[in-house]
This record gives sequence, structure tokens and C-alpha cells, in this order.
Amino acid sequence: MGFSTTAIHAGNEPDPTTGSVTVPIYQTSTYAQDALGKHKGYEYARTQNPTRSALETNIAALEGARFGYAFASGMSATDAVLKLVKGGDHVILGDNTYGGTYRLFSRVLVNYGIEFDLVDTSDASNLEKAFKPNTKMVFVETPTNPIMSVTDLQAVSDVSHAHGAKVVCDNTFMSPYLQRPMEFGVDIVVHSTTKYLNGHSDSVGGFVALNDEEDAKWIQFIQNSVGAILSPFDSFLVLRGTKTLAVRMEAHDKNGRAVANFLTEHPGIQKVYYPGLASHPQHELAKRQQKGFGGMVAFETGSLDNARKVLEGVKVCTLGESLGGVETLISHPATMTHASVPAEKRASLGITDGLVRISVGIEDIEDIIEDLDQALR
Ligand code: P1T
Repeated sequence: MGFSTTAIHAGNEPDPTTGSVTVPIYQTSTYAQDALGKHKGYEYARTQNPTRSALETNIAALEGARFGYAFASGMSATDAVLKLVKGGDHVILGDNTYGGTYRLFSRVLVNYGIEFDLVDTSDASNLEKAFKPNTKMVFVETPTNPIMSVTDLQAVSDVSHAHGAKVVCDNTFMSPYLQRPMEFGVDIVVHSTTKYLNGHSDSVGGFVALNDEEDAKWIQFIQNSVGAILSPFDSFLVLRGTKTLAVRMEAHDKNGRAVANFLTEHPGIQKVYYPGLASHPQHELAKRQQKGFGGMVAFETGSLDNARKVLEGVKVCTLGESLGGVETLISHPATMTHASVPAEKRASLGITDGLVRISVGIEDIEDIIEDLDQALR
């Protein structure tokens, strides 16, 4: 079945009690039981909820995964995945990830004895020497937030599996429409559904998709034991969002390319980070691994002052954190999404005070470009 057919139908069965074509919001905390020990498969809503189950079936299908679990945020999804490792284990983390992912490793997980090293996985040859006898997991984001560096998922999977480590890919920036990491050997995919999957900037959520049955049982056990579940209403919103994922991603991709080209030609801009540009160091890899380049673009304005003028000068674009919604959002990684990354680390990655990030929305492209043009002027 094609992607959009799956997006519209997987998990979206007509409701068994009424025939409702749209999966209802089962806004309940518990379920009446027929007799002691006899129930309809639903006991308590942290453990099971039909709206959440529908979404879990849906996104798992889109990623080509056997199992999927919806969480209260992207961070709680990542945290659940990290509960597949234990104190004393070592994890290789891509050196450029969302700042919150770095914060989870550096400020939280280290307190539980989980060791980690940062590696630039955009050059797969860096990976080999980073493995230790206790390395159990390799966690990458591709393209990365916000520098848009691309990692060869097949190469990383091959090396990691040879070392007995699981590979996790945060696929938030691409969505399963533009990239399906499991086709390249990745074991576990995580998402912030807050972004493209929901797509309308009105819900915070996360997702874990995977194939291994034992690992899936553990993720489900963690979901129930820790309880960072996605609510029925948010599950409904994301389930509605994924129905239009394909058309939205096509539009984000088209507008993203146009904005990147516009910025490249702008004399005031020193550098544009977008895998769709022929000048991007992993452009060929991105063409092979991704179905498009998406709507995330970053660019260097040269100074905090210049960045501020752009960020505060826009009228159609909105200054704010987050991404992946229908509206264009513009942000300042150094002080917003990546403030928790140490200044030296930010500098070495290129997350300067002059760097501006745009989540290009699906408004009319002329309006986005005209807005950026007047702000840059
Ligand atoms: O915000 P939350 O739903 O918890 O998702 C965290 C997260 C995980 N992975 C990636 C790649 C992300 O970009 C994020 C969240 N990012 C932003 C809020 C941002 O503006 O970049």
C-alpha cells in the first residue's frame, strides 16, 4: 500500500460501537469490567487507551515497524529508549542533536551511570574508533538540529551491529514520509510528534517505533511503569495530523528548497545549511537516503546583532521555538533550542550567535520570501 493510503487507514478502523469513521477520543481514566478478571482488553487508561492504540498502529505502519508506542513528549520517548541500557553501559551520541537530547544525556542519564561520548557521525569512519567493550547503543539524528548534517544510516547500522550495538535514529526532522531509517538497518526510530507528524503546533508528544519483540515489550513496560503516555486528545490530534503528512511534507520540501535557494543568493548571508543544496557536504548521501530535503534551513548572519534584526524584523514568520507546523517559525539556536549545549561545543559545531534557523511552513512561498527579504534588508 502507498504511503498516504497507510497514513489515512492504518489504525483508523471505524469505531466498533457506533461506526464512527474517525477514531473517537476515548476520554476516560478507566473501564468498567464485566466481572472480576473479565474485561474487554482495557483495564486502566495509563496502560491501554483505544485512541492511543490507533495512533500507535498508524505511526508504526508509517515507519515500517512492527511495534510503536506514543509518549507525552519527544524527550520522554527518547528517555524510554535509553531505558534499554543500564548503568555501566556506554552510548555513542551524535555530536549535534537537539539541545534537549544532549541535556538528557549530560545532566540526567550520567547520574544513573550511563556513559556517553559525542561523535560526528556524518563521517562514518569516526564511529569505528569510538566503540568501547561496553558500547550498547548508537543514537543519531539525521539531518541534525540545527546544522543539518547528514549521517549515513546504513554505514552506521553496519558498523554498530558488528559491535553488537543497537542503532537509534531520531527521525523528527524528516518524518517517515521523507526518510524511513529502518530501511537502512536502524533498530529503533524516535520522534517528537510535536513537529511534522502532528504538524499543526497544537500538541506535544513523542513516539518510539521498533521491530525487536523483546525490546518492544520493555518499551511498553516502561510506558506503563513510568506513565509518560500521550493523552487521548493528543493522540487524536496526531492521528488527524498524519492523514495529511504526505501532502504537507511535499509542501514543506518545496518551500524549504525555495527558501534555501533564496538565502544562498542573498549577499548578506555567509552560509546556508540545507542538504538540498549541491554545496552541502552530504548532498549526495541526502539524495540517496531521503525522499526530499524537508523544510528545515539554517543560515549564518555573522553576528548576534544581525541575527536579532532578522528574528525581530519578520512579520509573516513567527519568532519561536519548535518546528514542523504549517506556519513558518524562526528561531535562534544558540539562546533557544541549544542553550544547554556548552558554548565551546556550540562554537565547534557552527551554532554561532549569528546562526538563525527557519522551520519553513506551507504558506505561499512568495510571502515567506518577501518577509525574509524585508527583514534581511
Ligand atoms: O519537544 P519534544 O516533543 O519533547 O521533542 C524533543 C525533540 C526531540 N528531537 C528533536 C530532533 C527535536 O527537534 C526535539 C524538539 N525540538 C525543538 C523544540 C526545537 O525547536 O528544535
